[in-house]
Order: sequence, then C-alpha cells, then structure tokens
Amino acid sequence: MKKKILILICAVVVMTSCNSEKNKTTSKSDTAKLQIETPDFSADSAFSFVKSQTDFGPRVPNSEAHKKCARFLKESMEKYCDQVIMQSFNAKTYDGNKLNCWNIIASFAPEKEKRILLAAHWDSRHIADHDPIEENRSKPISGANDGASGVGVLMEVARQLNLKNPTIGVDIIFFDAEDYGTPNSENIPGDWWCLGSQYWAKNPHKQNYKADYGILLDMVGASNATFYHEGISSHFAPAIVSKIWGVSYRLGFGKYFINEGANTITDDHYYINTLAKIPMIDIIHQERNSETGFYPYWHTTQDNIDNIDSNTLEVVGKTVLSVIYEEK
Ligand code: AHN
Ligand code: ZN
Repeated sequence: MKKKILILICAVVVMTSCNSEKNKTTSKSDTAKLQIETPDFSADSAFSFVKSQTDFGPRVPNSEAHKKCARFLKESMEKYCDQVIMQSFNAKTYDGNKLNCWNIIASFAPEKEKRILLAAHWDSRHIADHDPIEENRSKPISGANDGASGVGVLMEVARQLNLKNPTIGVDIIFFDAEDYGTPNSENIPGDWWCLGSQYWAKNPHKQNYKADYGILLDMVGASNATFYHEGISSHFAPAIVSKIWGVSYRLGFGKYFINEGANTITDDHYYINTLAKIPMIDIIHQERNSETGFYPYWHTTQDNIDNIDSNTLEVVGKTVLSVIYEEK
C-alpha cells in the first residue's frame, strides 16, 4: 500500500514537472515573440529615475538641488551614452535674475549622419502659481510630472539603447530653465519660457548639427494621461505626429495617444522648430475639461512623486523606443 502511494506521488511529480516544463517553453517563446513587437522598457527603472530627481528637492536654477541633480544626470548618462556634453550658459529671467544653467546633451553614435533628437526639460518651476491654496503659490514645485517624468523616461530609453544599439544615431537633450516663465498673474512681454532650448537652438553643441526630427516629452507621468496632437507639432511636423501616434496605436496605447487635435503650447519644441529648424513634436499631457488645459496638478505643490504612475511612463517609453528601433 505504502509503495503504491509512493509510486502515485512520483507519477504526479513527474507529470506536473513535465507539464510545467512545457508551459515554461511555451511562455518563453511567447515572450520572445512579444519582444519583437514591444521593446524592453522597465517601468520600475523609469520610476526610480523620476524619484531620484525629486529626492534632490525642487530643481530650480541657482539652487543647491539643481546643481546636485545636474551632476547626477551627467554621471548617469555617461554610463549609458557614448558622449555627454554639459553646455553651461547664463539666462536672464523676466524679473531680472541671472540663472546659472546647463543643457545636458547625451549622444549615441555621434558620428552617424542619420539621427533623431529626444528631449525633455530637467528644471522644475520656481513657483506653484496655479496652486489652489494661496500660501503655496510662492513655493517652488517638486515637478515630478512637469520635468522629471520626461527625463526619467529618456534615462530608461538611454539604458535600453545601450543594451541594444539602434541603427541610427540618437541625441538626448535635457533642457534647463524651461519653466522659469512669468507668473500667471503677470504679463511681461518677451520669451521668458524655454530659456535652455532657446539657448541651444541659437548655439547648438555641434556646428551644423542636424537631426531628421525630434520628440519632446513633457508631463508624461500622470495616471491615465491623455496625449493629443498638439498644435505646434501638427503645424511643423504633421508626418512625425502620424508616425508616433500610429506606432502607439499598434502597441495598444490608443487610450493614451488620442488622434485628435488640442491646444497650441509654447514649449521647448517651438524654438527647436522655429530657430534650429528641426521638425520636432511634443508629447504633452493635455486635458479638455481641466481649468488650465493641462493635467489638474499642473504648477501646483501636488505635482509630486505620489502622483506619478509608472504605467504612463511605460506607455510613452515603449512608444519612443519602438519609433527609434523602426528607423533604419
Ligand atoms: C505656457 O504655458 C505658455 N507654456 C507652458 C509650457 C510648459 C510649462 N510646459 C511645462 N511647463
Ligand atoms: Zn511647467
């Protein structure tokens, strides 16, 4: 009797192990198939890149946190990219301040002719001027979404490009001083937003720098973000908009990347299009029913790491990576 039970147990063990072996094989080949269609992109890694930035505190130009974060971004990108250039410059603000700034330019295969440009801004806004609570409006923001999210996605993109090199060359620029524009309550004529991209467009890191096109990420980390065809993007680079929204739809991200027009935003890509003459689109979270047209915590103290959703980072990262790997 005991022997019979033992045999039975052995048989069950062998059967289940065979079975699980079979399942393993099936799921492995499934994964391999999926990998061809969707590139590897770790949402957790991207999230931790966002958190590392916000852990420094608000990255307002001239602050200690800003300086420390610049160093962190430089050293991180040096691990993944072939070349990193720190482009330092001074910028004059709407209130007569002088800011010490850096555009951080990281390149893959800088010698290649055919290349694309990816960008996000790494500074965070000095004032939460859209905060519902009056006392908060003079405080700086954490900028987890507005700034750090785009940079975090591009850091993970860089980590993946280092693991699996694309055919084309890629430049990743983290622009400084995008968000030091005039307070909501003031109207001071002048180009006070996007100071880093304005500087780079007039002083590219390389003479005769060329890229086929560019992709800007701005506010790509909120839950259920909605990315519409932004106005400047559709005006200067309609074919790039179609390409990117098409890739995203094929990956199953149609809930995020919506094929409808939306507001025109003065963002870094405006200066890359008009001054550097590189067609660049903006993947930026807009909402039809919010007061500002942006996500509800825009330029408030609530734009912090607690309101970052790694699913959104993943959707954007996988879309950008697929676009890059499809370029030959
Ligand atoms: C304007 O509100 C004119 N531009 C906003 C661009 C921006 C600010 N993106 C992030 N923060
Ligand atoms: Zn902003």
